[in-house]
Order: sequence, then structure tokens, then C-alpha cells
Amino acid sequence: PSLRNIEELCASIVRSYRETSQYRVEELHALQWKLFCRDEIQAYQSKSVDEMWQHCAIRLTDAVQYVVEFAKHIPGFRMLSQNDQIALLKTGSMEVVLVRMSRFFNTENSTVYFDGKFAGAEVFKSLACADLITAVFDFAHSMCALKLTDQQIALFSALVLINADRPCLEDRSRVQRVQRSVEYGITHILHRDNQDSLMHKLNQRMAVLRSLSGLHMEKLRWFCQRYPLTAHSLFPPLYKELFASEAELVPGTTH
Ligand code: 4D8
Repeated sequence: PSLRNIEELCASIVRSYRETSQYRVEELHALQWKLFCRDEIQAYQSKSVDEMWQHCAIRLTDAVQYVVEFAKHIPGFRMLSQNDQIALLKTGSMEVVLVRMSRFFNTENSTVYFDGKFAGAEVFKSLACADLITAVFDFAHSMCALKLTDQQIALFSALVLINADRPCLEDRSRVQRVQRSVEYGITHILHRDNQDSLMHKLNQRMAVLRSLSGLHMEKLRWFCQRYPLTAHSLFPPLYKELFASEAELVPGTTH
């Protein structure tokens, strides 16, 4: 592809990232010392496991909806089959949410913007997923350490999403073509920023993202076994569609 095509591709991915970011970073910067008080933390920690899971699933799905919008504006994504678009979102949307999380993370006190204030890992205690939360917070620190620009985050998010190695793809070569154009875009951006060495680190972060999203799915399977009704009737439909195909939600209905 010509340099002009690559620059146009980068511009459209950055534009759609900006248009689908729920908050402006400056807005949240003003909030970053607005922490939950002891009573509010206590209230979260006294929620039952299934209540807190439902609450987080709803919050997570809010974030995922913006990632779905972002995906639809990545040049080439909409040309993929419906099946392949869903397959890429099933495995990639949680990963992109975790990349976005780093934009709303305060590394000085390890808190993340959640429910209008900044929450430490202890707020999520009643999820009974301490290993997942610890790994997610560590990942947020490691992403912040890279000090990526908005443009680099936008291209990295597109690269995380358009991955031809994902399972259950119908037309892998078509996804490969879109993936390759995004790879040209991110290498172009990193070269222009004189940060070619960042690509290696971003590949390392993508491996960590895959393990985090795997851990999320593992916890979800554990949760569905233990609270099948909550998962089946109280989780947002988009959450169920992307993270737990119906078959897994109702134990015993294996096809
Ligand atoms: O802009 O949408 O307001 C996390 C969820 C972020 C999970 C959300 C969450 C985000 C993952 C709630 C539960 C990241 C923002 C707020 C809600 C991503 C954890 C914290 C969005 C960026 C920060 C700020 C728990 C928003 C990882 C895993 C979820 C389970 C259901 C177990």
C-alpha cells in the first residue's frame, strides 16, 4: 500500500478511537484524586459475589459497546463476514477494554476510574477473582509505563482486535489482509515517533492480554457453574453473546 493509504488508514483509526473514547483524559485527570471513602469501599465489599459480578458485567459491557463501535470504524473490519466480525470481538473486545483501562488508571495509587471515582483493587474483592484483578492492575501499570500517545494506543487497539490467529475465523486470509494494513500503520506511526523499539514491547503486551482474557473466561465459567441463573438472566445480552455462548450459560446444554 502507498504511504498515502497508510497515513489515511492511521488517521481514520485514530479518529474512530477518539470518537469512541467515553471520556477525555483531561476530564478524568481532574477526577484522579476523587477516591472512594471507607464506607463506599465497605459497601462494595459487602456485596455478594453474584451481585458484584452482575455490577461489573454491566460496567464492563458499557465499555465493550464503545469497543464494538471502534471496531466498526476500522477500515476493512466491516468488509469481513458477520461471523468473523463477531469472532474477532469475542476474543478481542475484553483485551481492548483492558488497553483502554490504562488511560484511566492512576499509577501513583493504583486506582482505576470505576463508577465515577477512582477505585483500588480492594473495591473488587467480592468478585472472588483476586488473581484476575491483581493481574489486570499489574497490566495497567505495565501499559502506563510505555507512555503511549493517543495515536499509538489507537493503532495498538486496532492491532489487538484484527488478529488473524483468533479461533473460529471463516476467512482467515481476509482478516490477514486487514491485519497487515494495521501493522503497516503502527510501524509507520512508531517509526515517525522514532520509537521502533516499542513494537517488541507491544507484542509482549499482546501476549499478556491473551492470558488476561483467558483468565476472565475461566472465571466466567466458574461463575456460571456456581450462579447459573444470575449469569443467564441478569447479565447484559452483549456480555453473554461475546463472552459466554449460550451453551456454556445453561449447564447441561452442550451441543
Ligand atoms: O472507559 O467504561 O467507564 C474492569 C471494568 C474500565 C473490570 C471502565 C471497567 C473497566 C475492567 C469493571 C470490571 C476495566 C471504563 C470501567 C469498568 C475500562 C474488572 C475494571 C472504561 C475503561 C476502567 C472507565 C473485573 C468505563 C477487570 C473483571 C470483570 C468481571 C465481570 C469479573
